[in-house]
Amino acid sequence: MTSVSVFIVQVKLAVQQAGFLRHKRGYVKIRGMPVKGGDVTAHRNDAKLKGEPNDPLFDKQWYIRNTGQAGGVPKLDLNVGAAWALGYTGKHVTTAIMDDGVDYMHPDLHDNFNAEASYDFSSNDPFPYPRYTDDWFNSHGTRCAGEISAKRDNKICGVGIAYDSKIAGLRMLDQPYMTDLIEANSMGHRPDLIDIYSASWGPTDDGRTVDGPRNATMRAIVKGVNEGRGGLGSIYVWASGDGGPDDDCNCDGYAASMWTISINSATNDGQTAGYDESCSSTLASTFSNGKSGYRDAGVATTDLYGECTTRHSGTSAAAPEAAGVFALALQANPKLTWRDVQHLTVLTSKRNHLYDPNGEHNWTINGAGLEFNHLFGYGVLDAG
Ligand SMILES: [Ca+2]
Ligand SMILES: [Ca+2]
Ligand SMILES: [Ca+2]
Repeated sequence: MTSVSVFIVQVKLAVQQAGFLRHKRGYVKIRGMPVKGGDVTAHRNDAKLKGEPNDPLFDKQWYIRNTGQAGGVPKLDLNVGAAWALGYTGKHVTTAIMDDGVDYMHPDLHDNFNAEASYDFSSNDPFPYPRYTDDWFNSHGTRCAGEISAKRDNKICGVGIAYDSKIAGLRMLDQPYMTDLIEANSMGHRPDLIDIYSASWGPTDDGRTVDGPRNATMRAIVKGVNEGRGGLGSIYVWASGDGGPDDDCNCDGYAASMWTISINSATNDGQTAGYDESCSSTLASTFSNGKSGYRDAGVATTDLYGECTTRHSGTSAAAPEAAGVFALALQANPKLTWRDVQHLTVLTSKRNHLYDPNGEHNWTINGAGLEFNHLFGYGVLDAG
């Protein structure tokens, strides 16, 4: 009895972990077969320039270099080539994908997989491999990973925006319910090894849900920005939401947090996508789907089981692109704090050709004299 009572006295707080719902963004049932990674002939651009990546899907990656593919507007892209030309490819930077797992056996990902920084919080083991389902439901994290860190010049799939950076898998979305502790443990995982945390999920996007980080998760985020990266602060990149005009990302406490960088999406011709939400917390935009009616207008990236896809979409596809651009920036200047990365985002993003086809959200000048739009934030991220 004595030892039990001593133990009880030492427990200062016990919190029942209640389950709640968190949804991955941009999941659409996959129609048709995935694109075969080795099918070079189907994707070859015969007019290849010297020094071009030899990866078969590179020419479909209009978010990296938009030449007008799939009905897009040329040069409406992340200007990644300018950063590559300066020698920045994401070396020594690790981005964690907080999602449904990462296919780290994928031939386009395994060389850049950071196993030491990875963990499976859905199953409590060190192997964040996606759980098999026959509808490829758990392809989300693998698709996000390829946008950032797919290997260059290996003739497989495409090229990651930061193709020399490392990817960590934090599997944490694939259990019946989310808990505060799973979120907190994920967002605080190995901040000594992980520089950027990318999240393409959040509260239900139904226009009626107001929700955000609970107690332990909030503490983890605050600890991350104060102590992560040796005190420079962990970078948290967030998909702003797929609820469409009936939802509002200000009601999403993850996207709206001052400690996250919330990213919306645009199509390859500069329009807002139908699922985009508007709010004041969106800092910048990257890209998701292309123009409707074009077969390869989606985001080309790695897919489960060694495959590739050209159909990744949603603000889910947008957040990892931003993480990739930030990985390039952190290689260029590893001393950037979490606040610096926000300043860089605000000061260098471009309006480019972005516009709201519904005419509801126009570009305005804010108090600092910068162009801003509640759909697109400060505009397209510019890696250059
Ligand atoms: Ca596992
Ligand atoms: Ca590749
Ligand atoms: Ca939402």
